[in-house]
Amino acid sequence: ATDRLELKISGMSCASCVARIEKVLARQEGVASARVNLAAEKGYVDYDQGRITPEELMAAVDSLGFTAAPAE
Ligand code: 9UX
Repeated sequence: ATDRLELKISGMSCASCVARIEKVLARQEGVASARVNLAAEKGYVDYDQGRITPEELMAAVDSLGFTAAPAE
């Protein structure tokens, strides 16, 4: 089933950060779409729960040097 993950993403400073994060998320297995909002420090990922977990998606963001957490 497809679910939407909403993330709080810390450490972004410019539009290139946004593009880097959207790219790494979009290429993960099971991700249908990924959008990042710099001003809001948020990420929105539509993904297949059977193919990838929220923890793996957050780890992909963290691997770029940012910090991702579930949004409140
Ligand atoms: Mo912008 Mo982000 O120069 O890691 S790409 S700060």
